[in-house]
Amino acid sequence: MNGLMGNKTVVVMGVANERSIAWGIAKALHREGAKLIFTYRKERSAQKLRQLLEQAGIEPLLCVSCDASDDASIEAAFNEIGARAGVLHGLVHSIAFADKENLKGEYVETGRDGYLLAQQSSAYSLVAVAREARKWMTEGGSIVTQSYIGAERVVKNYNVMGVAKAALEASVRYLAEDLGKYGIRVNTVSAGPIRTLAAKGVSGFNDIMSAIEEKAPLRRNIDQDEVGDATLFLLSHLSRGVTGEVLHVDAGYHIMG
Ligand code: NDP
Ligand code: KAL
Repeated sequence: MNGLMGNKTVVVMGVANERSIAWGIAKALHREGAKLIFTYRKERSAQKLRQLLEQAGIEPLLCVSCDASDDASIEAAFNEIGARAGVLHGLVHSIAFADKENLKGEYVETGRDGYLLAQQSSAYSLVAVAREARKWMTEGGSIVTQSYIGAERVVKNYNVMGVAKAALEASVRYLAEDLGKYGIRVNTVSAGPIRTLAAKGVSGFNDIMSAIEEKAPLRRNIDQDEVGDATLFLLSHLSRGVTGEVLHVDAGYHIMG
């Protein structure tokens, strides 16, 4: 067995390009010997992914399309994944979406459709994929999702996504209780701000990065590789006693008043 993840198969959802948090995670998992399966939504992400895998010399077990806001698409993807892999040991959920119009101004203005779009793509999607993935986690497993401190506190402009991340973190706890009896753990990483495609063009991002440099105990921002290593820990045997947890990878920012 080679590395921390030797003989383990992990599904990674949410690589859009080389800046994606999910790509930082994939690199860490590959380094430790995991067999990898990827899901994507847009064809553009699929193309990027294939390029990245080739450049990095990673041979995936499978790349399959999966729209995490569509139950039929999730079921079809996990049927194909199960048929190819047989057993799954890990799942990385690195997916969120909200309408840009709901990521500025006042949260009180959020309409029903925008609220539901953020919830179903960013929070319910974890519940739906956990339900499908667990069918193949017959030897136990580990599920890790990505959150942000806007789940716990009010962060300007994060608005509807903060409420979706609060639901995501609560789901992590309820899923941890449900799946614990099967030896499946469920945790989340709460990362500091990272310049990715999703973060592009959203207002206030630069100010938040500067505030972290000033205030965080480590006086710096964090990167995809640091989130990758922390997620690797949560997916590996090293974290076997940890479930239902929110692990902050934010240079310590969350402890500051
Ligand atoms: P990316 O833009 O790189 O990744 C976002 C991913 O979400 C894309 O791959 C996109 O796929 C996917 N996605 C969105 N909606 C759907 C859907 N309905 N079905 C399937 N896939 C979907 O950004 P990040 O890496 O930053 O984001 C990953 C996660 O990290 C998110 O949960 C985000 O909230 C979280 N996070 C990010 C932080 C940051 O500062 N960047 C900080 C803390 C948490 P496609 O483009 O193919 O639709
Ligand atoms: C307080 C912060 C500043 C920014 C406010 C909101 C950020 C929300 C994140 C959310 C995921 C962004 C979107 O959904 C953008 C979407 O409307 C348009 N973009 C896209 O469609 C691109 C092409 C695709 C790849 O994006 C998605 N999502 O699929 C929060 C900052 C400091 C930290 C961040 C960015 C947190 C986070 O959750 O991502």
